[in-house]
Amino acid sequence: MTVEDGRAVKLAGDAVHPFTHGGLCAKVNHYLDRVYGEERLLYPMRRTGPKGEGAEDGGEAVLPYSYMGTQGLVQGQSIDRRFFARLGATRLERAICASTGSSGAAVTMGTNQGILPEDIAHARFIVLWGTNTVVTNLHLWRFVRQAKEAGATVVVIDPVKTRTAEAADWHVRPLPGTDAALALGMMHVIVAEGLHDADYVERYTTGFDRLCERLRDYPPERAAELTGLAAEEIVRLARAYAAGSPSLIRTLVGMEHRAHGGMAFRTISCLPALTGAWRQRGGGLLFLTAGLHFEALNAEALGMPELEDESIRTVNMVQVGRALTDRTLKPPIRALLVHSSNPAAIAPNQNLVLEGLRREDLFTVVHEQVLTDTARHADYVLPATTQVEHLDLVFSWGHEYLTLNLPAIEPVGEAIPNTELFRRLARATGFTEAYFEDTDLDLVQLALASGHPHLEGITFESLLRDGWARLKVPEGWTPYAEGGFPTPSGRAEFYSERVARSGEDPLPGFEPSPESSAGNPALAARYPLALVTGKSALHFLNSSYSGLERHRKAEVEPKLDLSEVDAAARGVADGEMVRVHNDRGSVSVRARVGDRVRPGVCAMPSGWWASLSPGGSSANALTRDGLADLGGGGDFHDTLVEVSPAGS
Ligand SMILES: Nc1nc2c(c(=O)[nH]1)N[C@H]1C(S)=C(S)[C@@H](COP(=O)(O)OP(=O)(O)OC[C@H]3O[C@@H](n4cnc5c(=O)[nH]c(N)nc54)[C@H](O)[C@@H]3O)O[C@H]1N2
Ligand SMILES: Nc1nc2c(c(=O)[nH]1)N[C@H]1C(S)=C(S)[C@@H](COP(=O)(O)OP(=O)(O)OC[C@H]3O[C@@H](n4cnc5c(=O)[nH]c(N)nc54)[C@H](O)[C@@H]3O)O[C@H]1N2
Ligand SMILES: [Mo]
Repeated sequence: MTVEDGRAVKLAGDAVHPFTHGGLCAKVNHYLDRVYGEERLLYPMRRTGPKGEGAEDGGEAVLPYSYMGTQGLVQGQSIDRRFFARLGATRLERAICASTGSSGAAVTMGTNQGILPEDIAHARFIVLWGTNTVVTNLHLWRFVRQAKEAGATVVVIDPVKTRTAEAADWHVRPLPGTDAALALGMMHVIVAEGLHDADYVERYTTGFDRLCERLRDYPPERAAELTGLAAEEIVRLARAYAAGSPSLIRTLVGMEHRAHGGMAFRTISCLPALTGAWRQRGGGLLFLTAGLHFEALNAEALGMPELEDESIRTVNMVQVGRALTDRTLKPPIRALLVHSSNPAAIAPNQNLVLEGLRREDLFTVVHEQVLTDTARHADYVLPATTQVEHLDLVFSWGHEYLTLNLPAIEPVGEAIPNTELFRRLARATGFTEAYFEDTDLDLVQLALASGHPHLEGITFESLLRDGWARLKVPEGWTPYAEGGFPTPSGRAEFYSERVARSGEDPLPGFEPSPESSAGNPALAARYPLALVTGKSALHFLNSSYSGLERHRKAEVEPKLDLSEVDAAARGVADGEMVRVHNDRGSVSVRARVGDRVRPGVCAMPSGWWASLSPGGSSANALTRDGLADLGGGGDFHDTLVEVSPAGS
């Protein structure tokens, strides 16, 4: 950051950073717009209308709501957690992202930890499975390109023809929610043709015989029927994947936001164990790196989970709409304190969330940088600092570099960091515990003082000098080349005793989505199109930055991708406004007719604020708010809709 006379004037990446090479993404390239833009909240604001009274039911009537708005550890999960635990507030289950995928992968692998992201450059057969790398993880694309230049084949498995699918060698386009069936079909072919690594299976896995029994149910013809792919394509994919040397599956969260999302991850995680892809550098599975950071850092010293009373109820953040509107809750939610999240835009079943936020007897406080749709419903809006104004230690979901975030300028206006808000609240509430006195610097030091080998030589001083540090994970790390999976058996588990004991299916399997023609034919007769609402907006980070004019102009407007067949059947022409609707809501968008989706599927971007969208509703007005099978994530991609010409 270049600062002149106390004002930040220029933002640049660090050209010597090994992962980013100084490249900034479209989202944060103009971060100073956010710092100084006219949308920025500078002073506290109090509602002047009639809404909002105090609570009488004790701590449990208070619901905290926060997520990943601030990307760091100190501002994201420290004094706030201590405060709400001390208060005895209702506990929030923060499972909207990566929790389901992680839990699914952990059934097979014992962990969600795969290989290091840079090592994708060593892979020669790369499957980007349910992830839109070019849009959501541009820094990784550089390493994918390196692999491509060295001769790698890149396959994208996604029901939508994303920018990433366009840049790949091969786009496999299954029906949404059918990936487990595809993986089972692939495994059927691999085993039937003897393409698996029998030695790896023998030494480092368990349950192979039972898996083979299950695979009998998934010959390519059946997998083809379930996935809507040609049997021939499944066979070809299975052979190419097994032959890849090394073969890598890169996945993120696209597949997990489904009722059977956990099972999809569990099933896909079997593939590299079956083929022994883990043996080679660049082979195996690549998912999140957050686990490496959380293992290394002493995050618990910051959040102090030991203060929490585990008998107090939890509310899942995915179902905040239900919690706010449930009149049978005892005590009801009477106060809501939101920071670092925008539930009015990012939580599913938006109309229910808004109904809750509109409650006159709900006292809502929102700590924000800009006046989001959530903040618009608050009784008090308190201005929050941006990353340029506060201290933090920033972990990463996508690489193994830890970053020290120093404040470059004084807080703008009366903005305060999250930590300071909760220190002041603690004081005002009369909490006198010493742990409310920790400064941000204390918190950084606490997090670094874990003694974990991955932090060897990494100190506050070294971070101050260098800005960032690579966690001391071995170069060329092949975590499971010789087994060592952290499962109960120490092996990759095709068959899970633990799951068997819980009464669930001990083997990987496939079940149709509850909102699909196979899962609910009656509903599908009314709403025949499967709607995918992914993060296709390059300039937004979830709903962040969609409040900034520059970013919004760059995205122009949300569009609904529709196939020619479905458009013709509904009398919809390319570029025409349409109404996308189901029993939960209705969204007005412009249709983009073409081959980006197959018949029966449509797609539109998430992230747009409803208040800035045509018709005043955005994608989440349509989405389901059920929970996934594992990990407590949402099932918002299991959504059926109908599309009608506008005005009809
Ligand atoms: N530009 C931009 N970048 C971002 C974000 C952003 O909002 N904008 N958000 C950040 C966050 S919080 C996250 S978690 C990551 C997420 O990064 P990704 O997981 O890559 O992004 P998503 O859009 O959630 O999902 C990826 C793809 O999954 C596909 N998909 C949906 N259902 C299925 C299915 O049943 N099967 C298969 N095979 N594919 C399916 C969608 O069509 C989508 O293209 O991105 C991060 N990066
Ligand atoms: N339909 C659909 N819904 C989705 C998804 C999808 O793909 N489709 N993706 C899901 C996923 S993967 C995720 S991670 C969630 C994301 O959900 P959220 O984490 O809620 O994402 P954002 O919309 O980025 O909201 C973060 C807010 O925090 C504010 N903020 C930033 N820094 C600070 C700070 O330091 N202090 C305070 N107080 N506020 C700050 C920002 O201004 C912004 O308004 O959305 C989920 N919802
Ligand atoms: Mo996410």
